[in-house]
Amino acid sequence: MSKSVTLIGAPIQTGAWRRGCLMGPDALRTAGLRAALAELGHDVVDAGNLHPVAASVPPTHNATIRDLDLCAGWVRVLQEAAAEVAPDTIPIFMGGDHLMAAGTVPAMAKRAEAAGKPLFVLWLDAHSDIHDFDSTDSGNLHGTPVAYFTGLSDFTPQFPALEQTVDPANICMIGLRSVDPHEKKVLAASNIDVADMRMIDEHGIAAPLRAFLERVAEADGHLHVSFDVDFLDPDIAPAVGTTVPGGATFREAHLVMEWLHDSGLVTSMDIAELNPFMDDRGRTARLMVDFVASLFGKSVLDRPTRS
Ligand code: HAR
Ligand code: MN
Ligand code: MN
Ligand code: MN
Repeated sequence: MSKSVTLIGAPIQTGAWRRGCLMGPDALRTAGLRAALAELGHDVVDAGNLHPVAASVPPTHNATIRDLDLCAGWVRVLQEAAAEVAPDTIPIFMGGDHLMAAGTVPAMAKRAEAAGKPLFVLWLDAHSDIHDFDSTDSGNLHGTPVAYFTGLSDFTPQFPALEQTVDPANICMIGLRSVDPHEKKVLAASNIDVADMRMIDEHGIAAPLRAFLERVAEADGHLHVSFDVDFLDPDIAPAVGTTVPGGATFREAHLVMEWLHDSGLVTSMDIAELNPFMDDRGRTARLMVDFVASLFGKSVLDRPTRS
């Protein structure tokens, strides 16, 4: 089925310690994201890149936080831009570091609410990104978006107050293998559905995904996929700032994309943490284009889908 897709570049890099994510959107363009989706029959518009506007916000108690003004400006810009996306369009937010999700997810939660539906979030990542201004040891705000958009921690007045938060019970994290002590406590106390790498090794990647997609379908929800490139094993996807060994294989990630397509449930997506400066002849960007194409219907065999 042909879909309306809008590509939105979010070249934010101040949430990460290592610079280079600002080249992410252009690397995805260079690797042919638009053409790959158009070839599948989708109606694709590239809306270009958003631009950062530094906000002047009061400092937090934690002096280690890096580039707070620029990060806060980006969160605002992203929330505003994402709120403009038409209801029947699937936006693909091309990051940019993962702080981007502090902008995209709240806007998608509002959009779902306006349609009378709950928002579900599939978080594909090595990390849980559930720190807050007080708990972060690194000071890198890409480690915080989940605590913000769930409302589990208060990020005001530096980040905008949220009209719509995401229910932690509607989040599924797959691929975790680097979780800080504070984050472990938060996850344990929350009802976020977590499939870490051990669980994937023991039960396969299809089991937790199947259970989650069934819940989304039952609730007739919107589904936002936040794909952090470091979800993948660094052997196949070296272009990230924070490599963690033991990630998802090509086959595991490919299966996730095919299941997502077959579900027909995905309403929006982030591609986060692609750092082209770390890449090897564009192979990570090309791989991501391939995965996104699979999510949008590129298949090995033409067989009927479930929807
Ligand atoms: N937990 C670590 C920190 O807070 C690393 C988290 C950020 N890294 C990412 N995000 N790539 O997924 O600094
Ligand atoms: Mn992340
Ligand atoms: Mn990560
Ligand atoms: Mn910590």
